Amino acid sequence: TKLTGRTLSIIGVPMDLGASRCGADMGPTAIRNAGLVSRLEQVGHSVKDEGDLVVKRCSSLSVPGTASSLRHLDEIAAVNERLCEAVAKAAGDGRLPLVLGGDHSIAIGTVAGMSSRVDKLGLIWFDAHGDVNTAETTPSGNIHGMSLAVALGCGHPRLTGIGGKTEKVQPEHTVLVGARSLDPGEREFLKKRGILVFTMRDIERLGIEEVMKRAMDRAADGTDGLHLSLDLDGLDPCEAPGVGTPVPGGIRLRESLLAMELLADAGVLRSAEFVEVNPLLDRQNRTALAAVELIGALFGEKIL
Ligand code: B3U
Ligand code: MN
Ligand code: MN
Repeated sequence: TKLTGRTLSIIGVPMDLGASRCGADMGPTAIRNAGLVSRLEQVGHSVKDEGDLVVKRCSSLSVPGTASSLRHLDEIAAVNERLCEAVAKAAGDGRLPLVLGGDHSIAIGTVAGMSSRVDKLGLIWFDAHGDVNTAETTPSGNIHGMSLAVALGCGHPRLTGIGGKTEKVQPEHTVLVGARSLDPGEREFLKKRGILVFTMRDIERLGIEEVMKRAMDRAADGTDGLHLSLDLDGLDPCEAPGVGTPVPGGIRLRESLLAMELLADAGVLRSAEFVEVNPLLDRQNRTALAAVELIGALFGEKIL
């Protein structure tokens, strides 16, 4: 799977029901406005922009009162069903799905769609957080903090049941990069399943190149390629301020760009998503601009 001259399917998912703050629903628009399509075409890809899925407005939904440990479950499940189908269709037709978020709950549908097309899917989850909470461990009730657990087969059956098999990815083919904010239940979850986690401390000590080599060893070797799920809050908030839950001390943009270039060079990418861009929190649109820089590098842009 060489990353030149591919046809990419862009699928926007204006979702913010999985987060506590509004505004991530404008992420796909912000990323497109930062020049996404022309950047990809300049590298020699052809781009099919499939537009945005329809997501109900937050204000039109009644928020369940006490039983809110999975807030907006119905609508999030419904959107992810449709996303799963759109992703599976694109991949089945030989296009590479590039999903734009939206909060990170949409990874549930993307990973489900890809796992229906790829026998053994590897997964790199680039994030300040673990996103491995369940209804039992969540401190917030926000489904965007549960999507990796769901991909691994743990969570509400309405979510794990999307797209056929329950376990979309195996823990031994799953890697977390950039972690620096994990809840107690998440630490336990990750340890119990032996998931490889590169914290900021690891990135600082090993360097991002070595971290990505080791991450690809896990996620790409012995699989049929990998999905990159990139939460912009993995980056340092000084360079990607427009995210709902910024955590200081993150991955710098230049390190992230190298990470994308290494993924591009390895030729193992089957799909990608860029999530949690919230333009309401970022008047200069720097976060979407950072996303476009990263996508350019991921899809083969070369400086020289
Ligand atoms: N772990 C917390 C916070 C969080 C997760 N993902 C984001 N924030 N973006 C939670 O709510 O599960
Ligand atoms: Mn996330
Ligand atoms: Mn995050």
